[in-house]
Amino acid sequence: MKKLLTLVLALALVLGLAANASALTVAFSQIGQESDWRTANTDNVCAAIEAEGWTLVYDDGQQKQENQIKALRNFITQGVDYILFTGVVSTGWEEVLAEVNEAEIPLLLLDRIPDCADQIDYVAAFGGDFVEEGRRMARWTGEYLKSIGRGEEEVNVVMLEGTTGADAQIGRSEGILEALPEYPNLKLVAQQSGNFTRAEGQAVMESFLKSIDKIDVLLAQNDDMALGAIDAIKAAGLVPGKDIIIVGCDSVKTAFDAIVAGEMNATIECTPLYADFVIPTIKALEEGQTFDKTVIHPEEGVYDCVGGINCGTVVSTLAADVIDQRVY
Ligand code: GZL
Repeated sequence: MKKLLTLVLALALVLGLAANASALTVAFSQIGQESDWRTANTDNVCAAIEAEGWTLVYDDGQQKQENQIKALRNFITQGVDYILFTGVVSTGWEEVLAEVNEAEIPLLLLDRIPDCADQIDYVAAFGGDFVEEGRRMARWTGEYLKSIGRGEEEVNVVMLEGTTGADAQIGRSEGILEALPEYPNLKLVAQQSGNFTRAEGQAVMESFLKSIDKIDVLLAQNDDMALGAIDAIKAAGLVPGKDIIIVGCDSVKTAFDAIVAGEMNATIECTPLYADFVIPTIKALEEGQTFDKTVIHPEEGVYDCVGGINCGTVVSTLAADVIDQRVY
């Protein structure tokens, strides 16, 4: 009899937890729709939340901090169970995230980590290693130039930076500026924000082309700005990928298409597929597990025109399996 009672109680507990988890309301304050990466990140996380049968409360901040602050306060008023947050910039979140903490709503930081992270409570954080991504952009370029016999030639480099004040921009700029001196022939002659968008990347590259006599390399802190710059380079009568070597970041599908077409030379991976981190984490939290405050970096690689990680002989297409596995 006692065993039966224990079994019934255990079953009730499991069913209760399952029922509780299925009734969850998960809110997501997302930056906006500035890039293919962002769209893929939004689609991946939101679809996974709804696939669990949880209620999604989604807000598109349209790349404006004031919109995101308003959304976070609305989530608090609605009394949601979890808040997912990606801040458009790194600063200015102290007050509203303290309000989230006061409301005792578990907070998960996705992609961008606010400067005030060590002053607030959050249950988990997942983000790219932006400094390493910047180093990889610079190092791939230096190695590629050596591989095509231009390791000694002085080349002029321009850089398109992401949204000013975003930790992705700050980190990638730091990584690029740290690694460039490893290749004394690479001379950074201009840098300007293209705000992570294709249109602004094109506009800034047009201005670079008008004001700088000789541009040999473009380092674009995301693929959308690189693709906008390619349009500007073509309009100026130059051949992208050859007259100007182009390295992006994100590894989105449109960048792979440009590499296969020979118009772009490399992109550094920064996966947007966060659902595989977010969903299991929420389930574990529902079962009482806790996590420390370490930011988890998804695995990242370098995809270039030689197929995979190698900086060797240039071929016209990426390895077929790398292209096939692209889902964003
Ligand atoms: C990177 C992410 C950046 C992407 C851009 O993790 O924060 O923001 O590189 C996006 O495409 O706008």
